[in-house]
Amino acid sequence: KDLYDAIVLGAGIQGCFTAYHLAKHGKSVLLLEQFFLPHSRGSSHGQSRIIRRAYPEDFYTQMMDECYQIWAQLEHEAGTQLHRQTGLLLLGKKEHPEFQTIQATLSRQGVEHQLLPSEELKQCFPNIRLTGGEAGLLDKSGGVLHADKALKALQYAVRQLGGILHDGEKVTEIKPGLPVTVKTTSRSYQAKSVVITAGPWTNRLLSPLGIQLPLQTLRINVCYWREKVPGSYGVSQAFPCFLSLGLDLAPHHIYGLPAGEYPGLVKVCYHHGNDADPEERDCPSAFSDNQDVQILCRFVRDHLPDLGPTPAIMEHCMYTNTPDKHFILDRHPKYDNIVIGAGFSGHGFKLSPVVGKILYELSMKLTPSYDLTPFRISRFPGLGKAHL
Ligand code: PYC
Repeated sequence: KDLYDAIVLGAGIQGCFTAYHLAKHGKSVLLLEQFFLPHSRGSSHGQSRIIRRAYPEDFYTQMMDECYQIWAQLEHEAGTQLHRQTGLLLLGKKEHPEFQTIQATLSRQGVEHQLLPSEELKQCFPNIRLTGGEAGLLDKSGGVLHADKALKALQYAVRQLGGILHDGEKVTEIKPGLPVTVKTTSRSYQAKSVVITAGPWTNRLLSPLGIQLPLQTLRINVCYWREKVPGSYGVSQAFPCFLSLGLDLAPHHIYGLPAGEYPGLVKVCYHHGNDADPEERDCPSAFSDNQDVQILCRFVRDHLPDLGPTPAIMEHCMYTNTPDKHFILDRHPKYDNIVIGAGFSGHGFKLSPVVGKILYELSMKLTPSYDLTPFRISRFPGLGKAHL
């Protein structure tokens, strides 16, 4: 019977990058995915994601340096473009604490950026309407990641590196120990370590292992809006990705990406949704509350006047949020050869190259390349080592 160095559970972007780093370092790795690939049930599907260095926290901005390098390396290996630089425009009042924190972080970290006071913002982006003296902060390194394409390229790279990827195999049991045994709907495998990157299914896998993480699983409406004049918010017009800091008193961010993936359609979404079990994401009951869409309709009416008034297309995706929106990158408190990567809180795709590296390091008991204090399980009350 084969003994793998590591089995990775979940072939979304985080699991795939973990397997990629393992395989690159000559480790034998099995990547298991419960659904047949490709699929749209989790958090890694869809045409696009934002990539940016603009973060309030220094540690994410620092990680992004290496992420850009690894994304470029994957592009090179795959021989295809996975990223388009458009800039990322932060929109908000200059006095907004998050606006100021992000500006300070970018300055401290030496990231090229430009403050655009209202008048300049209007000149640069005349089809963004300002309603109350908003300013802009342009992170020039920001842009669009071609998500589906990237995931496919990465899965191909994992296989090219000798990794084994089995899809359509759902895990039915994880038996801790050395080795760890993983049973699936098809068969049983053994490994020196297991990495759980199962997105909204994480707690389902962890429950029999005696731990439940504080994860909120949300169904997100991914909304596309039709341009009244085709091209006005397009990549070819140098329209950037944007992140708006609650301009309309919405408690969560609103973000957008220029038209590119679907001709004439601009993605504008709310960074929040409704609580949903991933198994019931598409049940009619999950559609009942559309507060997010109402917030977006107001935002589009007030700030993006050259878009139609209601979404033209809606796709769906899951977010798995932690209470502080920071990731969980840690070992199981009781079983140190079971590693957990979870809670990517809707902003993890761009950071997956480094997340995968950290999960590889944890699974191989190497010293992590980054300070993992913000990502530890023990930051949540009652979930440290002492509690199991
Ligand atoms: O983190 O940049 C981001 C993001 C955009 C949309 C969702 N997350």
